[in-house]
Amino acid sequence: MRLYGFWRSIATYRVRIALNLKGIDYEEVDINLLKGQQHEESFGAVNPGHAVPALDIDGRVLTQSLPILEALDALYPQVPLFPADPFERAAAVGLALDTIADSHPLVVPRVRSRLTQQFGADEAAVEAFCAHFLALTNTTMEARIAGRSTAYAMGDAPCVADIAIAGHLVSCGYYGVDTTAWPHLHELGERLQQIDAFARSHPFERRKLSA
Ligand SMILES: N[C@@H](CCC(=O)N[C@@H](CS)C(=O)NCC(=O)O)C(=O)O
Repeated sequence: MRLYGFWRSIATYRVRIALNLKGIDYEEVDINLLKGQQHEESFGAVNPGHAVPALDIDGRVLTQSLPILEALDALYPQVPLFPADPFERAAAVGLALDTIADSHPLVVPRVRSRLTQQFGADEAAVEAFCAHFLALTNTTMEARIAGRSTAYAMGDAPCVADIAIAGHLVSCGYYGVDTTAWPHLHELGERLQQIDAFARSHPFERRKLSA
């Protein structure tokens, strides 16, 4: 199994966590987003969307982190990532989409560079833009999890929602959003980093292995 990713990529981090939670062997191929390698034609042949992650399973390439997690769960049911109850599953995926669909797409390189190139935003303005939307998601997530008494977002084992939250919190770190203002979310993030599969997959751990 080959994961096209990048150490800093939040979407790749989600897939890395899932692979490590399930104990699946894989190799990671770096597509260096800081050098613009996602735009290269050779990578376009892997993912015409020119974004990571892409997961090659026996020559079949999957893209978009959420359906990749769904496919991994179906192919490798050990350590389930999605709650069995349909309502809990919908709530878990909904929580995951608060970041995957709503705020993360606003902070990716293609949006940040468009803000600079088309609208003349300087680095500080781009960072403030990203921090604004990440903070909105913090407020949404805090409200969703505050009433729960479970160890993780949806229950006593981490699921897709926790994977998405872990990535979102790393993103907050990139843009200087102090998450202590959202205490349940912040504490959940700390708890998740105590799980080996989350800690081992962390962008800063992966960076140590990148060229
Ligand atoms: N919705 C996609 C997000 C994919 C995505 O935008 N990945 C970022 C890195 S986290 C990327 O490769 N961006 C390239 C760019 O914006 O040029 C997913 O969840 O997999």
